[in-house]
This record gives sequence, C-alpha cells and structure tokens, in this order.
Amino acid sequence: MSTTFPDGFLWGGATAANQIEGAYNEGGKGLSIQDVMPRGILTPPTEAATEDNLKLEAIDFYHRYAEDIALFAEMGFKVFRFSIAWSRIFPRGDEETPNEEGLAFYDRVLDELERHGIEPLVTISHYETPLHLARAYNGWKSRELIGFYERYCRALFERYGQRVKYWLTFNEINSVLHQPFMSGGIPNQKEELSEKDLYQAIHHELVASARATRLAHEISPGAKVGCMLIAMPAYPLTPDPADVVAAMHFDHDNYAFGDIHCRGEYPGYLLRFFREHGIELDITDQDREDLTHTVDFVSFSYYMSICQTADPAKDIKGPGNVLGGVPNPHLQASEWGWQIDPQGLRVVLNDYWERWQKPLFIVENGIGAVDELVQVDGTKTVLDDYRISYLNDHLVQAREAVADGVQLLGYTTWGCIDLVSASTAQMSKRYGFIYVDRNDDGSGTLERYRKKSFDWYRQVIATNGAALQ
Ligand code: BGP
Repeated sequence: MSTTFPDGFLWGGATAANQIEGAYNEGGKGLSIQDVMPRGILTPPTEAATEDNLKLEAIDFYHRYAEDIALFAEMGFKVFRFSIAWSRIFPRGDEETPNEEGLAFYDRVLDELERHGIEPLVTISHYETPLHLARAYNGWKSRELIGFYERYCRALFERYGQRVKYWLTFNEINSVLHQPFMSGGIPNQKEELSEKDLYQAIHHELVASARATRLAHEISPGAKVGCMLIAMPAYPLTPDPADVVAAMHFDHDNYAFGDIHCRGEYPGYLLRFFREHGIELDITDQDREDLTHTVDFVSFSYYMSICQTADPAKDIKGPGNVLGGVPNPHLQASEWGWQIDPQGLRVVLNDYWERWQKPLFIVENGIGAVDELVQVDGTKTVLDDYRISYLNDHLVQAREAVADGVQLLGYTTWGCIDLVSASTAQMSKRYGFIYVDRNDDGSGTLERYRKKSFDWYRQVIATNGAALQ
C-alpha cells in the first residue's frame, strides 16, 4: 500500500470539557448535567453535585492545559479537539450575557494551541448541557433551547471566530434517541418519554445546529461547521433478507441525522416512520428554512460495528458505545466488551462519502483499556502495545478509504490523554498516549507520563502515516 494520507492531513487527539477540565465550580462556571452524573449513564443522576464524581476534578486540565498542550505538541499534533463547557460561558444557560471568566479561559487555551501551531477543533456541545436548562426547561424538549444555544454560539463565534476554523455543533447527535439526559439534557428516563417527545427534542437540536451553521458562516466566513455522529455500521447477523432489512432500519435511525444535516430536509423513511407512528411534530416554516443551511463536513466517532437480526430469539444486545447491538461472532472485543472492527471504519468512510459527498473527519477512535504503569530505564511508562495495534489497524483502513477516493480531513484519537469515561465515569478505562496518575477512588498525583504509544503516534504523524504497519 503506497498511498499515504493527503498533504495537510489533520492528525491529533480529542477530548471533552467535562471529562478533562475539572474545576467544576471555578471561574464562575455553573453546574452541567455531568456534575450530577457520578456513575455516567449507569445510574440516574443525583440531586446535586456529589464529591463521589471523578468529573468534578477530572484530570485538572483547567489548571494544567499548558503542560498538556505541550505534550500534544511533542507528539506533533496538527489539531486538538476539545469542547467548550456551555456552563462556563452561560452558567445557567438562559442569561443574556456571557461569563467573561469562562470566555477568558478558552482564550488562554487557544493562545497555547496557537503558540504550538495546533489547529483547534471545537465541539460546541459535548454531553454538558447546563443543569438549569435540564431542570427548568426539560432540556431539548423545549423549543426555547434553540434560542439559548444560538446565543451561546454567537458568543463563541464573536469571541473566537478569528481563531477557530473548525466547529462541531453537537457531539454524537444521534445518541439523543438512546441517552436523552446525557445527550439532550432531558431529565427523564427514555422509557418515560413518548416517541414524539424524543423526535421533537431531536428536531430542536437539528434546527439549532443548522442555525449555528448559518451564524458561523455569517460571523466568520472562513468557518467550517460539521455535524458529529456515532458511526456504527450494522451488519446483518445472517444472509436472511429479513436480517438485511433489520440492519437497514438500524442504519436509517443513524443516517437520518446525517441526511438532515447534509441535505437540509427530513428523509422519506423518517417521514414514513412519523406517519405510521402517529407522530406529528411541531415544525414551523422558519424551521424548514433553517434546516437548509447544511454542514460543511461530516465528523464521527468510530469504535465498533454491530449486527442486527429480525429474529427476536437472537436479538440479544451486547455492550457498546451508546447504541449497542448484537455481537458479531467473527470479532474480538475490548475489556469493556466493545467489538474491534478496523475494516468497519473503511466501510463507514466509503458509505458516508458516497451518501453525502461531504469531506469527512474521524474525530473519535480508540480503545479503552486497563493500563499498568511500569518502570523502564528509570522512567514510568505503560507498555500499551494493544493500543498501538488497535490504532494502527484502524489507520491502515482509513488509508485504504483514502485510496478508495474518500475525502478525509483528519483523524483525532479519542482521549489522547487519559480522561474520565463518559459511559462509566471511571478513570481506569484509559484511552490516552499520556497516562494520568488518577484512580477510580479519586486518589493519585495527577502526574502525566508518556506511554509507549506516545512515541509511536509521534512517528506516525512525522511520516504522515508511512510508519503504519
Ligand atoms: C463517545 C463520547 C466520548 C467518549 C467516548 C468513549 O461516545 O463522545 O465522550 O467518552 O465515547 O466512551 P467511554 O468514555 O464510555 O469509554
């Protein structure tokens, strides 16, 4: 395989504010929904922030960002994906004016990135809706959130529009269907919500995303705005055509979000679903016009694929990233049961490219694993060959997709520095090239150590992918 990655390919890593920053009540920050989710998505939220939540301190990026960004620069990062904590900028979410201290923090982060020549890639909303918006408005169920989000976006674009080119509107927007609280700030269990409630909330997010895209283009004409999806290809469990149709339905649930972001209108299969389920959404003429402001590129997370079946007896879901599905008998899994499928990434890249004809950006990929800190030549490190192998194999498939003709802007590994897990709120589910000394019980010095994969990734970036095996 001689084809390499395109010139200017954006190599880097990805994080989210609530999983790295800590300082949950500093700098005028309000509470976000994550501050009351001490167990991730495993148990319902608590009434208030409890100390028993690793995210309150996380890895203290709020105070250590300069040291961390210097380490990213040492690996040769071209891009760093991070999210802005909405509740740092608008502590309750419904204020008229932004919190200057919050804005100033991200100025400092951007200064540091600029100093190292690292391009920022900013997620505007990554599972961290201000708690007040969840409690007082029922999160995205309320149409009022569109206006609050737009005000927040305006504050960001006006402040950082000259310095940030790449924006993502909502992290893994298709997850609202599955995790209404974490993803949509809707304070109900999924079972308590009607399908209409869920799709109405989704509609509000889609309109907000389109309005943000238009606003970014107005305020800073060079801006590139992307949607962000969970990519999880569904294979039919058997060649039975009924299984193929089951896989198609699963794909539709996810494609719908990309179709609306890229084509500017609801796809026929979703309209049919609404008709057949008696779902009548409140969609205004203005909403329809807003939705026509389509994204510049499509970004996605990719961790795994799954199978689908029409046979209820075989429809037994395994663990996985938010969506889950029937395990594939041909694949191995990570320690957390997420099945490993590098070729699925090539399939997704080809599929999305052919479907939407928009540049693609892989903004999350990686393996959560238990790491052991060891001494090698007097230096503490982690011999994480399993991580190197996972990332290598996925990048080889991304390179195949580029050779297939897919336009790929960049690749950011998930959790380039160890961080708190979104689903389990553990520290021990590690993804990073950089080990952070912090344990699930909250103990640890927060010292950073380079893992074996740190040097491996440095070489991959330095050779623009030629070092891949
Ligand atoms: C995605 C989220 C991230 C991240 C990642 C890994 O769904 O966008 O925030 O955490 O998955 O998941 P986890 O942390 O549950 O291992």
